[in-house]
Amino acid sequence: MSDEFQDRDFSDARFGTRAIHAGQRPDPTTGAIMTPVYQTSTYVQPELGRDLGYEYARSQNPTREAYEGNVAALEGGKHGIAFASGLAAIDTMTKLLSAGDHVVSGEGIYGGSYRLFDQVIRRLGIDFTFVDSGDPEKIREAVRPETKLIHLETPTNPMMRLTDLSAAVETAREAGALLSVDNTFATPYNQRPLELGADIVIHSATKYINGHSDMVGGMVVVSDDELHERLRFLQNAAGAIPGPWDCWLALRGTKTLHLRMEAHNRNGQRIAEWLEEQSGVERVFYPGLPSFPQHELATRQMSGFTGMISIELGSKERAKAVVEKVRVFSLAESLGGVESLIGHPAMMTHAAVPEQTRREMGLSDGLVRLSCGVEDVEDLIEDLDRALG
Ligand code: P1T
Repeated sequence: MSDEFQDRDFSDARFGTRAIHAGQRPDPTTGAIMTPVYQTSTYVQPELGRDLGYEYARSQNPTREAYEGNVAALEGGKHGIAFASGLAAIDTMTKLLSAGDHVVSGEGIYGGSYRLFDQVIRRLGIDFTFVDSGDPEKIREAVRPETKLIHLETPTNPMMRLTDLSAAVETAREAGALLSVDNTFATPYNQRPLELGADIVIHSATKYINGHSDMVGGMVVVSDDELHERLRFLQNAAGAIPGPWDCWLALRGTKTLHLRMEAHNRNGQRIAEWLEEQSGVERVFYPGLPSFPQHELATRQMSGFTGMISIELGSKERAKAVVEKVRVFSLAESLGGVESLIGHPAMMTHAAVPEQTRREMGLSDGLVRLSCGVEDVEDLIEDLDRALG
């Protein structure tokens, strides 16, 4: 690459400046300010045994590198490793393990992550214990001599249960295990697990990272160089990479992450407070509410509480009526886009979790999940008011 545009160092810059600049530099051939979509499968080598740092697009791609560097900077980490989906990121991370190893996983995780662990990775001789990660003692008790990984989501999808990250870091260190935190719900704008001592951060970049519901992707962020090398090897060896267009879309998305999250946080808080006043809503699960059982922990390790809210409506019939009556919210899987979505976790995102486990987590048939977008909040409240009435 040309010497003229050296990487600028944004490590000391604030979040919004990093969101816009980190990982990127003007294109060396034209000076294009936006990282081009390097839509190529291979790179020409000037002579045998010498390349320009790029050999084959599964191994390296400049668009992907810019996106990886950007998300790494937002998480306060050193290295980003991009994948074709959030599940591909989690799947590749588990390839750090070998048969005979044991994983302690939060039971309150995305249904697809649960299914991957329980129905796919377990078959390969890796054992899992699923625990309520909201209780630090439960994590500690589940650790065995062969535990190599502790994996959790905080807040969990969809119950919004939090894990005390400092306590989990301590447990992982004592166990000699890696701690991976799926930060999809919180986003690095609101919570940065690596800064609290976690080893690995995971994202379904499909959600807030991209923010516009127009691609599927995953990201792993780490700070340790040796762990990065192992994951980079696995990214290339197993090959679940994202295409350059999807990297470009996500990179465009992260430029406004700070602006979007301010709006998501604001709408989420306002809507959660309004929902709490509604007689037809039995419970509101939102870490930003003072009535939320783990609110104190939420204010300690998060700086905002996102647009994700779950509500208990008491029965499947009532949940069905509400998700079908909304007009501004759309009934769909996924979350974290600028547009508001509504879903029924038991029949949609968490259908793969055994009914008994769902029940133990409090994930009932009356539970409805909201992903509050960045529309005008009055329109969202009017929409919910109509649907609940
Ligand atoms: O869908 P994919 O990009 O593969 O990401 C999987 C995933 C991982 N982690 C969390 C916390 C997630 O929420 C998801 C995907 N979740 C949904 C599709 C959903 O509607 O909850």
